[in-house]
Amino acid sequence: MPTPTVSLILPCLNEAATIGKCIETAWKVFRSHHLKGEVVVGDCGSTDGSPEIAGKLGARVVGVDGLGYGNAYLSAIQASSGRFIVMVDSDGTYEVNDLPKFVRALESGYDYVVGNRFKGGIKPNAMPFLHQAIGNPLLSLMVKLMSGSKANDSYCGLRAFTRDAFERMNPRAKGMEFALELCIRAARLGLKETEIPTPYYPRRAPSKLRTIRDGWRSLRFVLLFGR
Ligand SMILES: Nc1nc2c(ncn2[C@@H]2O[C@H](COP(=O)(O)OP(=O)(O)OP(=O)(O)O)[C@@H](O)[C@H]2O)c(=O)[nH]1
Ligand SMILES: [Mg+2]
Repeated sequence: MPTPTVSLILPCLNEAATIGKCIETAWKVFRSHHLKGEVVVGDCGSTDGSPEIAGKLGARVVGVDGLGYGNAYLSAIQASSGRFIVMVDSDGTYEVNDLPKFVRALESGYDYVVGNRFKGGIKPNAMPFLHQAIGNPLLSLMVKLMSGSKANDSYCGLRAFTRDAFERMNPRAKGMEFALELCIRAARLGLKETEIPTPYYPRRAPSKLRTIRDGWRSLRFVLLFGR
């Protein structure tokens, strides 16, 4: 059976320094692994030319109403059509060349596959010490305890799932907590899940993450939703 079409989805808010390389790598990977794929960018009103760069490189750019990581994914996934969906940040911090590992896991029968940066190697200066030592491990542990999720890095921005799994999960979070919501819903639905080690590189443009605001939103989300 041929591999189903892959939709690579990139959320973007002013990532002109890196989005082009992400898209070029994606096309190269699709070609070299004989995958049929599309690249869809969910753009929340970037003003640095990112959508133009993405469009020129053959990505479909979806203009998103309002801000938010989850919001960007919800709009872009809706506009995509592949049976396999792969998520990756457009800030150059993830290894787009790892995409085939995620696709192969879906092909072998998994519904939901999350990267693990702690096992894949967090490069120097890629993640602030407090996020690496406390924030991410703590949130992942809470998600695991509350939902039975197998993900040890539930904030990892490289993950994949089938369209069928996505429709069953039916996530709604508009902000960064979208990542946690997916892990919780996947576990609660009893989806067949696994994790794949993947490296994490430093970003070049300023982070969109606001530690206090996003940390608090995530904690509140897990406490309310994860019960
Ligand atoms: N469309 C859209 N994308 C966003 C928004 N906020 C963040 N993003 C994108 O979502 C991805 C994740 O945001 P980041 O700022 O990299 O957050 P992070 O990966 O948790 O933090 P870093 O480790 O500092 O990179 C990036 O590709 C951003 O461009 C938003 O409001 N709208
Ligand atoms: Mg990032």
